[in-house]
Amino acid sequence: MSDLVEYEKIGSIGVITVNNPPVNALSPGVPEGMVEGVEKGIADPDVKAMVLIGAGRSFIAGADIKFLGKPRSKIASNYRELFENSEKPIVAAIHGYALGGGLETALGCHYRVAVESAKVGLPEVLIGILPGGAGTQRLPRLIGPEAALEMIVTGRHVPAREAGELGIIDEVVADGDLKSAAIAFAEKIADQRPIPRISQMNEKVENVDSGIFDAMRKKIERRARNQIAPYHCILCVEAAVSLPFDEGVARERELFQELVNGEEAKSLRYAFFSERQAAKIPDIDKSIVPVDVKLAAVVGAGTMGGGIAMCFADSGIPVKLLEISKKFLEEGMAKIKANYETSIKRGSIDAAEMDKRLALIDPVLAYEDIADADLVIEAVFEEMSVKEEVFGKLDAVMKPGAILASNTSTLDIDQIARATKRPEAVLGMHFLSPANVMKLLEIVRGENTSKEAVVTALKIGRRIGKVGAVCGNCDGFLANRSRMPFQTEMNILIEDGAMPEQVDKVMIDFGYPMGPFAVGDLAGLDIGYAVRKRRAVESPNEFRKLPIPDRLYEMGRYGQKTSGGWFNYKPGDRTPYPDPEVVKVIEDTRRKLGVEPHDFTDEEILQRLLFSSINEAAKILEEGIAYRASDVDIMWLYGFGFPRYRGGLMYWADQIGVKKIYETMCEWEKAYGERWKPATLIKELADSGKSFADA
Ligand code: T1G
Repeated sequence: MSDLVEYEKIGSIGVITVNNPPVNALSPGVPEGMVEGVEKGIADPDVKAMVLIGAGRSFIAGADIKFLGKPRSKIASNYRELFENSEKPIVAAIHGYALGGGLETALGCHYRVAVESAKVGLPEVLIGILPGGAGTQRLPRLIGPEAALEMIVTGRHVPAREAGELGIIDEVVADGDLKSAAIAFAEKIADQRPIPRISQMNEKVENVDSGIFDAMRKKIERRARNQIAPYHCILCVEAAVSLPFDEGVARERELFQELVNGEEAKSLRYAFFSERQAAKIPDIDKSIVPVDVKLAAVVGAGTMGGGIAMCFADSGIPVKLLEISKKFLEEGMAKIKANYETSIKRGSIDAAEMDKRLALIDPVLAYEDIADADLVIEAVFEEMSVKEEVFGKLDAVMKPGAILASNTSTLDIDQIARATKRPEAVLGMHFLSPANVMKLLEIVRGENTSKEAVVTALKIGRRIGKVGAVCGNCDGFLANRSRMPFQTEMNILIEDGAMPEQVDKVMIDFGYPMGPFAVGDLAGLDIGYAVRKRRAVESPNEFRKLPIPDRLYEMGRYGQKTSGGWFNYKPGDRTPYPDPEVVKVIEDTRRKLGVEPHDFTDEEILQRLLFSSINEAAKILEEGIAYRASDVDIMWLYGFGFPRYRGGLMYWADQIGVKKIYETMCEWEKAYGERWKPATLIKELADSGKSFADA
């Protein structure tokens, strides 16, 4: 037996235990070990049935993604058929996760038992492939093509109870001793015949209304734009209802092979591992113990503060919400309640859940009331003097060991820390708006921030469902600083001849959910205006006036909040419509600037926008503000809606090649000026033939 899989006999039941930490992935040796175990059970005359179970925290979480696209052993390809053809029933005992190849393994077994807290799913589409272990052929036979289609195309995790109702799980047992429950179940069914074999269950895949496939294609059109894996998933389920099992499996394998080494799959695998890599901090090892956050606190009940408080409540963590005035506090609580009521209308939670979450948010009016919180996050007005005052008060009241975080999006964390006598406890925890929706958590490490504080922010970030990435302290930190040139360049393009709707179309076709000008209208042109005002004072030499958005602001065109900004909006309709008044402002400004407008190709628009940020990200990397290029990608994927199937800003840059980017920027530097001077790192990588991933 490989040491990845153990076999033991308990009574008349053969128990095969997969032990491949951390998630029992089907790494090489695991299929082989399982087969050895099953063969032992089959060969032993005293064994009447078998149980397949995972050691540690989970059943099998799927194929080992690190080995995807690499040759597989013959056993790894057909062990599920071997299980299914066994003359002794095999029960899959599921806790934690049974995902991808893990669930497919369970579907190759004859019965499935799961604990209440387990989750099952076929998430392969999320990494740009499809269930390649006959899951697209067995699941429709077990639960019907419609339910199977929904699970396979969304890749979602299905809780055990729901999986039981669907027919995936035969028995849901209470969280606890799964092994005993599974052995008892195995003894109960050991002599039952015929042994249920899913590949032979055909009634659910006969006479199927083929309209469900086109309906699904229509349904995913927007979300699956530019992608092929979701559509290949649909083709596989279509094969399940139109071909015999073995031919369907062959079709699935064919479609799988078309995806596994394609750009989409490689980019999504990169994103999967980058997200986990972001939690690895070079100078912090596992010996650093995070603060256990049992009680959180938020200072400021505005849009951000309220959203942050919701993040804790949504994850079952009690949180105090502090405001200075009863009026603001009540307004803040009312906004939170309204947000939950919207979720109820959308069906994502019910009234009982809303009440449960609201009960976890304790509105308070005095600093003393939050003194015993383990973590406090300040989310007050984006003004340094206000933040310094708040941190002075926090320093005076918070218990020793508490973490003092600021949600500031750009202000100097070290200056904020100097307002306290415990700078080691201070760091940035920058949420993107709306805080209860956007998954990015930018963790800003000050010069004195302790390792415990960083690890605490990373851990609590995961607990509240965020994806954390750590960066150093500078104006704009990693996310906004790398984003700024994009914001400037999009305006320069308009001055030079492009129109907002053309730029937005280029970025939507690239894969963004919204165009950058429409995003500007959503965020509000007043926000950008205020940042430019501050920058004009603080760093006049780097600052570049943007006359067109300034003019729109002065005209009172703030965006959706004033039913017009870059575009016009009809009441209750978020569709952006070009506005002749804006065209006039653009043309007048070009005349005043003496600019001869010229046409841009879509590719030049895309490259001008993204290369400008790639250049800034390169500077951020060479200054050591970011640990690695993939952390920039995490910020862009989770903060700015960069299309995940393109991996991320720096991954995309590496696909183009640093050398090509360098040469393009050198030409632009001659044509458009100093702002296109390539970062030193870009020149170095171009000269050495290296990539941003190498950096
Ligand atoms: N392969 C390799 N490593 C994996 C892995 C996997 N499938 N899943 C997790 N890891 C690593 C992860 O990189 C991290 O490593 C550690 O385990 C803990 O993960 C034939 C071909 C299971 C829900 O897509 O969704 O099956 O950073 O931090 O938050 O049809 O991991 O510690 O070094 O995410 O508790 C299909 C992917 C594969 C599941 C647990 N399966 N994994 O979440 O822990 S394709 C998946 C997850 C397939 C078949 C096809 C999550 C999780 P490190 P973690 P977690």
